[in-house]
Amino acid sequence: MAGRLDEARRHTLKLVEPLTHEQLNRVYDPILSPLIWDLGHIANFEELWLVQRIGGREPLRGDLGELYDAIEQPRKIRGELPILRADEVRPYMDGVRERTLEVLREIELDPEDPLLADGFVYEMLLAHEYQHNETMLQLLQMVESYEPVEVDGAPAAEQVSDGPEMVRVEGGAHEIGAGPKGFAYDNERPRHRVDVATFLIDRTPVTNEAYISFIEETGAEPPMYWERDGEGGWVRTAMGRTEEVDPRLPVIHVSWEEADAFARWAGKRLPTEPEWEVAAAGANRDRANLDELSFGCAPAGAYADGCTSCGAVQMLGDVWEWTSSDFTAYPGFAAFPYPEYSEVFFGDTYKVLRGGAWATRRDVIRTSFRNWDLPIRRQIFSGIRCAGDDV
Ligand code: AVJ
Ligand code: FE
Repeated sequence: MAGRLDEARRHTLKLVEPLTHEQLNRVYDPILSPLIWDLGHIANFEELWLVQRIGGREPLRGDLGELYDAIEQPRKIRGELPILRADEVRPYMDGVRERTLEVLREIELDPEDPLLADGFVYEMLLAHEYQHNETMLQLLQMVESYEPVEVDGAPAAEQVSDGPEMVRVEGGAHEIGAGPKGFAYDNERPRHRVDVATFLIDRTPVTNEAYISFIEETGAEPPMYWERDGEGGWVRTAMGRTEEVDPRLPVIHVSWEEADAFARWAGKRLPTEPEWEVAAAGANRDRANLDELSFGCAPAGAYADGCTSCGAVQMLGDVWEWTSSDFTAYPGFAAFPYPEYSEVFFGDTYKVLRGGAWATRRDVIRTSFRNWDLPIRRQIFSGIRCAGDDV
């Protein structure tokens, strides 16, 4: 566990290593926290759950809990809070980590305590840091001339497979959600039965090429970060680099509204959450564009050897896929370990995304994992895979 905690932290620090203090502190967009807030929040979450709750110790600085409370402090004001700044945040992160390792050495993983059984609280801590890495990457898209410390170029070179536009998924009684064993978030539980009618699902994510046809024909807005190149084509600027839009790549940074409009334009619809998870059965996350270091998508149709039982490709990795479903509780849901992770977001305000993106760490994604956001949001690494009825 100490090794995994260390790996997670090295990865976080690697992402921010090229940045100046000014870039760390800067508010690039009111819908995203400054990176310096994410760093302090990652450490504060660790202090709260491991050092204080499990280790029974006092916090290093009692006033920090409130500043790093994601519910108390909306993103748009995080830049103005008296949070730890560039030279204070690293000593805090290191100080908390030292005490976390102390607690880890002391503690017995009591199987009777749901927080400790199978190391739940440690898995939650890792998943939390991984998820904040992805939020940080959303902001890094906006940082001019960001030069990553390490880039994995392999996904771009993956071979593209051929196959039908859509594949068929047999209906009937299926089970979705996470079983009782192992780490999963409360919103993935309990595993339960769903009845789905036979349906069709796109074999690959929707490409930039298809999305260009949609915007040219309907006048819809281009995805976030796109601009006209002046000659009728499109360019995309991320991390300060402007490149021609590659027609073969999955479209990314589109809102739910746009995804839904695209699907209807294509004579299709978005999949429901149960449909998505049934179609994803058998996906191999080790053969997927995940783990953040590709800094972009693999071409649609790549990783065919990681395909699902129904033959769908890239259901894990590359782009989060919008579903038609609202983020709601599964039947028998119980908030654990705190209602602010999932429960406070249940309702008809948020839409569910599935499958993870290139910017998602591999160890946090699984076919039952549920992500959610507002239907107008595009700063997330969101794309589209359409479904259809079997006629
Ligand atoms: C699951 C991505 C919606 O960023 O609000 C991070 C993850 N929860 N810290 C978010 C999360 C607490 C969450 N999302
Ligand atoms: Fe958080």
